Amino acid sequence: MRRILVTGGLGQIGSELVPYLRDKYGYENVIVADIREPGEDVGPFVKLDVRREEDIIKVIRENDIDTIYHLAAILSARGEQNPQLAFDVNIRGLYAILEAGRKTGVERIMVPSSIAAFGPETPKNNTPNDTILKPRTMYGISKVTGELLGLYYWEKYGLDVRGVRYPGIISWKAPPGGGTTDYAVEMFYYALKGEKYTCFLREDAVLPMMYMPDAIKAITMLAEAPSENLIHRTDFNIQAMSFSPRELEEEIKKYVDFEVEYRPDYRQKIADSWPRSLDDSAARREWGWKPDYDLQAMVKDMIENLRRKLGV
Ligand code: NAD
Ligand code: AKB
Repeated sequence: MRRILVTGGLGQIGSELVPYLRDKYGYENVIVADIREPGEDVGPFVKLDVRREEDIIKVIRENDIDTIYHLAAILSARGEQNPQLAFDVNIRGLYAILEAGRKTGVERIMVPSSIAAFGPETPKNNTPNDTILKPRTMYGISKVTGELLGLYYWEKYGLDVRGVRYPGIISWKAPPGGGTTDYAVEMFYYALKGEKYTCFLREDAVLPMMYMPDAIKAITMLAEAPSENLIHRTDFNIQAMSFSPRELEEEIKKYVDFEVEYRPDYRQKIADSWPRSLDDSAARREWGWKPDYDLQAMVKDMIENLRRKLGV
């Protein structure tokens, strides 16, 4: 049975990954760590700043941790408002996690990368897995660094670091944490509350996206994949759906009437530097990746769940 630490576990992905892991590995075997206090009872929890290697080592030893899902990060939009913080948390924090893992003999560390690892020179459509990585955001730079450091720790120390390049994740349980793709979640809330939404991206800004159940499926499938099947390790493209804000608006309008105005801000430049769709054949080949949700299925499920959650 695994003993798992989830850093940044109170965030958008952690809030849904933790219950999944607890169902699978046992409630007490999954410890949530975050720099902020939980607003409610989240089960076994430690307050932990991932920049503090000594504290991480203490938590690993006290809880007998063999697997870490390292989710603590500053996302793209917030990162461009405070690049120094993004460097500190995403690069120094990851280094502290890797060093703590190496020193304590942790077996596996899952580190999500992102479509932000790509840059303006990367081919935009059906972006290959192995291609030009020249991001221009601090967040993207931290993601490329993470992919390379993870590979280094695997090859040099046998510390089994793995990761997928997540696209924008859409979910209804916890809010997103300051990314360029957050508009897609916000649009649902405004639509269901009957309010006009002002979108910070252009109506035709197509980006790769994924529904949370597929995001959980991807990271846990990769975590359990036989090591000998993996040619890649820290940098798997995964594709589920691609759409523009206008296409999402039209799909939501099949369920509720609402109005969207498009007023792009600094986040449009970030979106312009990212791919529109990804070639995920390496993930399909090496560990059997296949998504369950397309745009239509995702919107239907989001509307149903949010209607229940918001009581509308
Ligand atoms: P989030 O912003 O929702 O959550 C991040 C969590 O990290 C927050 O709870 C925050 O309090 C915590 N945190 C911040 N600084 C910390 C520190 N110094 N020490 C400990 N905790 C700290 O992020 P998320 O969406 O859950 O993303 C998780 C991972 O997945 C990140 O690596 C992110 O880059 C990656 N990812 C997410 C998406 C997405 O659309 N959500 C897409 C691509 C990649
Ligand atoms: C962001 O927009 O920053 C994230 C991501 C794609 O990494 N959702």
